[in-house]
Amino acid sequence: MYPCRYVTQPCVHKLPEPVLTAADVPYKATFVFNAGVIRHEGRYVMAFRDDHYDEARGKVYTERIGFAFSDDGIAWNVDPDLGYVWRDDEVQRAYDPRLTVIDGQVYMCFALDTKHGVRGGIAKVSDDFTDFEVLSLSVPDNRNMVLFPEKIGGNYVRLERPMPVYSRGRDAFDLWLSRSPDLRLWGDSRLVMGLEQVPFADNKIGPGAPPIKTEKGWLTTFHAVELYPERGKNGWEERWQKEYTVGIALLDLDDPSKVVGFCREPLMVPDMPYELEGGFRNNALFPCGMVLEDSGEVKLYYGAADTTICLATADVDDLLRLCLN
Ligand code: BMA
Repeated sequence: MYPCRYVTQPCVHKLPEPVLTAADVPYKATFVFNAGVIRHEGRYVMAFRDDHYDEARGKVYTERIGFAFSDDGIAWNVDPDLGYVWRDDEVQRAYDPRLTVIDGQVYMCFALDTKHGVRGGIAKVSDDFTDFEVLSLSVPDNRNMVLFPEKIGGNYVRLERPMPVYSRGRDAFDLWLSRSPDLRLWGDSRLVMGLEQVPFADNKIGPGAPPIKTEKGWLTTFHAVELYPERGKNGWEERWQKEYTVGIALLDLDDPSKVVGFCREPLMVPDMPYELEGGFRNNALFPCGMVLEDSGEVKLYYGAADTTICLATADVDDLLRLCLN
């Protein structure tokens, strides 16, 4: 076991157990994780990644993006008949969904592994979650698209994480933003945060859950990755040397490419037993869903150890304070 060298902020309360595991799924699943969550039409909706371990090949692959529903955001029912799968001659898998509602319409962002690179996709989703109209796919390599829940300055806006490998001599990936008049054509791209600005990341940072609007700005999570080359086996694979913690930042309301402030330490780190051992990739927290309740409670949904889906809560004012300190 590799305890994290940081601690979770005291204002964050993790539920004692994951809210969804493979055992809760009414179809074959080995790991369920990295879930986008929205509150929509009186219920909570979750889109999650469903991975399978293929014993014959000794390999893990993504089977589908599954869907679950809940009345309280805590107890979930997976719909056995719903699922988004994209696998063909060019595309290997769609994964890591994020959900956003804009003007009553549901959108799903996802990563797409293809024979010609990793692409970030955006799809318009029907209210019964059976129909997905793909509106845009980025050029490779890019992923972790998340949409803001409203137009800003007349444009749709997304956060994203391209993966430049040619120019920097090593993996060093940052947080970017692009705008679009119609969710199809994306441009006016800006760097939001460089890896070097984040004291608790040395490998990559990337968008987490779609941002939530507050009076002080757009509150948004991001994942922050450090490399620990001395680590060996830390999960199902022979080696797993990365650690994923969760950061929190506040972006300008009118121009979210500007960072108003961010917490210099992680918001959440792997510290629960099921985050540190027994998972596919231990020490990995991956936030994809954030819901602001009328009470001011923020629900933070995150994948733990690439194995389960967990929920933590915090008060929105405490999160803002962390960003503005
Ligand atoms: C990232 C993505 C996530 C995954 C994480 C940890 O690069 O692939 O889907 O949760 O690694 O393995």
